[in-house]
Amino acid sequence: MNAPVILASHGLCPYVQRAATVLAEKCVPFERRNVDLSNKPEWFLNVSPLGKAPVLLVGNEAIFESAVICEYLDEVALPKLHPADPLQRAQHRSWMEFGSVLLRLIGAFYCADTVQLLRAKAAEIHARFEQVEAALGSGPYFAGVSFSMVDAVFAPIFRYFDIFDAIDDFGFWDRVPKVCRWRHALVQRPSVEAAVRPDYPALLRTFLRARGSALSRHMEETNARQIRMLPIHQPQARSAHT
Ligand SMILES: N[C@@H](CCC(=O)N[C@@H](CS)C(=O)NCC(=O)O)C(=O)O
Repeated sequence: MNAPVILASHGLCPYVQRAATVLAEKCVPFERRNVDLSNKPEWFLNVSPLGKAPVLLVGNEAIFESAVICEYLDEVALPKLHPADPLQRAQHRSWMEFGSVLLRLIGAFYCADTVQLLRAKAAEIHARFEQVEAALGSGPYFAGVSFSMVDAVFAPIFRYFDIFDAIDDFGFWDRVPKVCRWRHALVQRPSVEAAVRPDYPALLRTFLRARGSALSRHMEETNARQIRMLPIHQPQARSAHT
């Protein structure tokens, strides 16, 4: 790729992370241009017909929709992240789509306005993870030892759970050992780590707290409980001559 590459981004967007991971896997240099999605600038609306991030700008041309961006990158830059066999490639695309369904479910989980709905969405996510468990082989990645496009799609999914797990045990990881192993392998991948800024966990916590959802309230309660459990500060004993 000779033309300059710009990724119109947002700090929390999992779809942006897919594209950033694929760019990094392929060692394509790119500039990240963050967009305020609550106040979309004119230049962004001109290149994003759906008004969504990510958009990949290649020279003067724009590509939107993360899956399409990833497919394009796989056609123009090495190493290939899709399998060579057409049937396997199609199956990988199916699992990419499954990843998008999981992302929508995660959104429903953190926006749930009652505890009952929150728990129901957690159970649905767990059921999806059980389906993923059945599709996984010996790892460490989705298709074995090689990192593939499906890995780039699931890494941003798993990233949410670093925060969710710190809030409570929602039972996401019960009886899914292969999914757990896959999640931990992805965390260690440099392209995955580089897909977000170092302040991503703090940004996500702020975002989740501001939702006004059952999870937001649960975060406040957990926080208050942790503060109550902190050891009470004992003033140091004064020395004899003070
Ligand atoms: N199907 C799209 C989804 C992208 C998407 O939903 N992006 C969100 C941020 S994570 C967005 O830009 N939302 C702004 C809006 O919908 O106005 C893709 O895969 O690129």
